[in-house]
Amino acid sequence: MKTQVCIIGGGPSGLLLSQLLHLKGIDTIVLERQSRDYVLSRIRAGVLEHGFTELMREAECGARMDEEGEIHEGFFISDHEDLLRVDLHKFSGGQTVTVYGQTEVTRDLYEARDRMDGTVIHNVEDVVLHDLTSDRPHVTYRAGDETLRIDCDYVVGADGYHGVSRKSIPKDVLKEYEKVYPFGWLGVLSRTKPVSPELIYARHERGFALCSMRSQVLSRYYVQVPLTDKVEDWSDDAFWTELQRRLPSEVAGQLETGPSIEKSIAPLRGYVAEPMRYGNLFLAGDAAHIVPPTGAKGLNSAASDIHYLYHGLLGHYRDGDDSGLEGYSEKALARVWKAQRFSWWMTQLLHTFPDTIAYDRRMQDTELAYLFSSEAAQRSLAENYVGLPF
Ligand code: FAS
Ligand code: PHB
Repeated sequence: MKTQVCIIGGGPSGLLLSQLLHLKGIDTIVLERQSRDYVLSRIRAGVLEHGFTELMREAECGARMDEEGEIHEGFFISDHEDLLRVDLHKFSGGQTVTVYGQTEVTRDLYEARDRMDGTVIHNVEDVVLHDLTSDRPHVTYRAGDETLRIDCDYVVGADGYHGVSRKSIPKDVLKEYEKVYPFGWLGVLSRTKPVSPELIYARHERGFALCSMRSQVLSRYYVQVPLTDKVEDWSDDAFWTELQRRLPSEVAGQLETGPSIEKSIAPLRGYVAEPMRYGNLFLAGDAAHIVPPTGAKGLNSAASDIHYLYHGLLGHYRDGDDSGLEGYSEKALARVWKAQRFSWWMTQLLHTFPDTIAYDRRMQDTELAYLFSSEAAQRSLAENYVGLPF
């Protein structure tokens, strides 16, 4: 098989890039290790920045998001009984965020690919990237007993943290930066009315909690748990009781509980791989970087990678101008690191760190007290939360 751009990974990053390039007549093939049902069974991000929603509209995939997504003009931060509303609309010059689950984003992208006869090949095995530094790279993969080959101009590694693409960059070329947090998030999805019309990020001495949602009848909640915890350690009742203990009493009293329809523990880490280009391989999304979800920057960091890569490839194929591709890694990393910083700051601010010293606990108290008292601090928080410009 031949194509112009071979994309490894059928998650949101790979699908969005494939859709955008297709609309400009640039041919792609997407290789996905899992089945479509498996990909669509994942429960992940819930908050979309303005930049991401714009890209979905540009990809002609924004209709259901615009119809079913909820515009949020602010969110709450609680500190035990204190509750602060961060007015995103006021402090970001009128910007907002959209609450619309990544699962639905991915579903919309798959449906668009189908509508346009896009080539997404599922259940591929043993993907190997070849001749990345030549001008004729190619990809091989196994389908059943058959090994197939795709010749292409470029390979995009959109295959997430555990993918094969980043590992195809020689160790003496790749620089990795990682920070592993000493706790995880236990997440629950339940068909219950959200406790609050806007998200609540809760700081509590027992640990962090987050009240989010997917719609007005589908709630998404998280509590910080030790890394040693297993999902089976947590009954639904134990989860609801712990969540209520970490929320202001006026909020906890209104919590509608119900059976979990999904329950999982995600570890928290910050990770960046540099460079995001090697020869004719470009990394995008979780293949190159991971953030702790506290700042809702995971999926949204992938969006700016896709924006830069889309315009770089368009410049090459339409105008013979390779400046976008040459500058991709440096430009993408500049925004990736700002998302890392914000996610690190929000995580430091709101979580209970085991083995922390008393001085750092007081520093956390003071950081929150300053945020609650300073419009300048809330303006900084707001401009990062709605998304820095691409
Ligand atoms: P993805 O990991 O989504 O997609 C990569 C795709 O590549 C997968 O479908 C995988 O099957 C495929 N693949 C892997 N190896 C392959 C191979 N060798 N060959 C072919 N295909 C291969 N972000 C937030 O903003 N908020 C959150 O609350 C949040 N929660 C998260 C919870 C969990 C458990 C995880 C893992 C992530 C979470 N994230 C969250 C981040 C998440 O939303 C990512 O940022 C987002 O999925 C990035 O999308 P992709 O870059 O497409 O990577
Ligand atoms: C979610 O709804 O899953 C969600 C929202 C905001 C975050 C993290 C997760 O910061």
